[in-house]
Amino acid sequence: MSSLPPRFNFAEHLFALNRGRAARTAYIDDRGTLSYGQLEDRARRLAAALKAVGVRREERVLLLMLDGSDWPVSFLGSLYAGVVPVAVNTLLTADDYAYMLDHSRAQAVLTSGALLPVLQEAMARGGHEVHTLIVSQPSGALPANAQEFEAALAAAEPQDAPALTASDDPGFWLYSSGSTGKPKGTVHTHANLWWTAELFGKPVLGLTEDDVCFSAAKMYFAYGLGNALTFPLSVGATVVLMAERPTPDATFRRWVDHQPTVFFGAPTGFAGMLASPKLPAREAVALRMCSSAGEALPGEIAQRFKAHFGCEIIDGIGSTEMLHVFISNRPGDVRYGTTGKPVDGYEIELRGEDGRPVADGEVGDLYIRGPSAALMYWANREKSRETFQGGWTKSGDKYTRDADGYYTYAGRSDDMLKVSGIYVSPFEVESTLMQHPAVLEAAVIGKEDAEGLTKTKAFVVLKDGAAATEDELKAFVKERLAPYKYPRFLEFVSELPKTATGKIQRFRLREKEKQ
Ligand code: 3SK
Repeated sequence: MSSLPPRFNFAEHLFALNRGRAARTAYIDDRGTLSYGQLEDRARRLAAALKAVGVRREERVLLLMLDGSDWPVSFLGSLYAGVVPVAVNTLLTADDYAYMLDHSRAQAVLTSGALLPVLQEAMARGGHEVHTLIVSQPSGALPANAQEFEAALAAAEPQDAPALTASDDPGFWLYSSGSTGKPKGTVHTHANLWWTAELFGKPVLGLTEDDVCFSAAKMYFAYGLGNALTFPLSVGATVVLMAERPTPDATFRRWVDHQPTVFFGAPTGFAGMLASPKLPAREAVALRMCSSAGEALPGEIAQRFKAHFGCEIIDGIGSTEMLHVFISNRPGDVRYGTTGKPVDGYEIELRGEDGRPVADGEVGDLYIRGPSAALMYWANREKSRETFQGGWTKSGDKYTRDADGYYTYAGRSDDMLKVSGIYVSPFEVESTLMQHPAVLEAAVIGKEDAEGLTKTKAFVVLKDGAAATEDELKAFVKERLAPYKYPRFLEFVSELPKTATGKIQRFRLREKEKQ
């Protein structure tokens, strides 16, 4: 594997790679198409527009935008300028964004008109340094410090040369959530993007310029960023983007209208599609391969999908910290129910409680060593040290390896839950439930549904004489946290199992659920 020159700008790398295919379509979104030539032109204008409003190299800009072609223009334009985009989940609350603005010290925000109200609510809380908003597709009048995206691009000449970034310079951030505390600003380099394409996108997925890629995971997720930007643009492929939620109907419409050849999803999405009466016929779609990550893919779902569409689902595991997938099945070598084998270029260790590698068949904590690991969590030395240990990154997952070298998921090492591929902290849901006047205490665990997929279940103890319904408490959480975090199941109990020192024994609740 050739390594990178010391000066490396990932945006310029992609633009240079695709200059020979300027007329080819890079993106198809809800509004139309964008060619490779237009992508480069617009991104370089965006770079100039950021400079014009006073954003300087290495400063951060918050990228809070729905999936559409303005997203890659914003991301790559920022990289081109040497500005560091902080790409954030569009489903969060004003409290979450207020924290991220303050923590990242973002100087500007690139956003969608539909997200302006929640962003303004976050900014009204103070503690930020934002001086400029650039708004894509505004729906009404803009605030005084805002520019419309198209107008900002039109007013700028394309920046003539990329910022001379180093391959190890901070390129962008993604926020990663933990079981306790605030989300962690995970700092990735320009080189890390390149590594994920060279180690996974090209050799494992075998993407080519003839592919049309479509990711249900949005680009603010590390998974979606690779699927819909890094990998396809590294081979000159075409990408389908959609702003709306990836419901089965919305996904099927794109499959039929745009004929993607590679679809990237998560197990909950595949299960939902297979259960839908509108599942398209095999002949109506052009899928040659699907990828799954986010949570372990039950073998039965993959088999049913293959039986219907004749197309494999390649299950793998990645992380925000490693940027993309590091253990994966391979096309033509899929062992259903396992996550496959290490991706070449990554070393994997399963360690026991004594910190030493466990034997095959035994459960161990998953550690990864590879070149796409994040530099650190911004301004969080304690968590950085816990996760990035020398060259090794601790994933927080438990795994086993069999004698043939295939890895199988065995749960989380911490209390985090993964629901529909997104991390949910049980503590955050519990403390929100406990803000309800009728709730004395609560405990949240993961519960497998009939398909083998994890959903959240809350056990709630009400205060003496107080009353609340299941729906009321679910709605209470939904209003206060990102909507995907609310408990899908809720049971009222008279008490919670606890240790002698009063700690909730979630494992007892988990055992009870299995009976
Ligand atoms: O959740 C995963 O498995 C994943 C895969 C690729 C990139 C990022 C993540 C979190």
